[in-house]
Amino acid sequence: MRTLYHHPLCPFSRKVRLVLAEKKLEFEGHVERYWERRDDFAALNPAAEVPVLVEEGGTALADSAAICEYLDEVHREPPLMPAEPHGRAEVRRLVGWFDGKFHREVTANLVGEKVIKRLTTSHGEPDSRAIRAGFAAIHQHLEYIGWLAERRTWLAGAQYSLADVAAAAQISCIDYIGDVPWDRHPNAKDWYARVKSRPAFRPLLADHLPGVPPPRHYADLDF
Ligand SMILES: N[C@@H](CCC(=O)N[C@@H](CS)C(=O)NCC(=O)O)C(=O)O
Repeated sequence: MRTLYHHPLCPFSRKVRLVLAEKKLEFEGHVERYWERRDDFAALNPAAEVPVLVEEGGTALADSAAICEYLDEVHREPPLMPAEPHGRAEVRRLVGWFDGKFHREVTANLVGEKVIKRLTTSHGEPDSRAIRAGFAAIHQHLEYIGWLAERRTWLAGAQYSLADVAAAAQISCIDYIGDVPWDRHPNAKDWYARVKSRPAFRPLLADHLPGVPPPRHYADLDF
């Protein structure tokens, strides 16, 4: 059985969980408190970051973008990358956008400051300036998601892809702490409702971090 080292509020871990579920691949989940920097975990990934996927034969794969593309290449159905190069370039651009820009400007400022700092205790108090910056930045990102989804159906085109997975992974972490201003972004909300209703999303909606309960609407498909 393959093992996924992950953390429920790590968006990069959520990407891999979503891809495994889309492809109906079974795995054992191991919640890694990555801030403790266990030696055995660092031996699997020199960056000491989650997610890490250890395949049945013992091969350890790290970095969510590398893992997701690997899974898509080895397990073809359903495909989460387009068949032609322009389409793949667009998916990779958007995955880079959500893993990089969105995470830096929004997720790290909101989930990182409000929850992860508290879990890790030694990292100090939430920075209210960072939280304000996160709330300020989320609007333009939700507008962009809504704009793309309205024109293309899914973010990178007509097919659900790793771009949708990357965006939904970030947003679902923020939704877990109740900080997504859905009322002001109806197109993004419509897209997220479609993502949320995919069977592969169910395990994420069942997440319940001890001491950090999600708001009621988090698991609600009609939010
Ligand atoms: N590029 C990596 C980023 C992974 C990452 O940043 N993971 C965070 C948790 S969300 C982590 O493990 N950080 C280690 C640390 O803060 O010590 C990926 O896509 O997998």
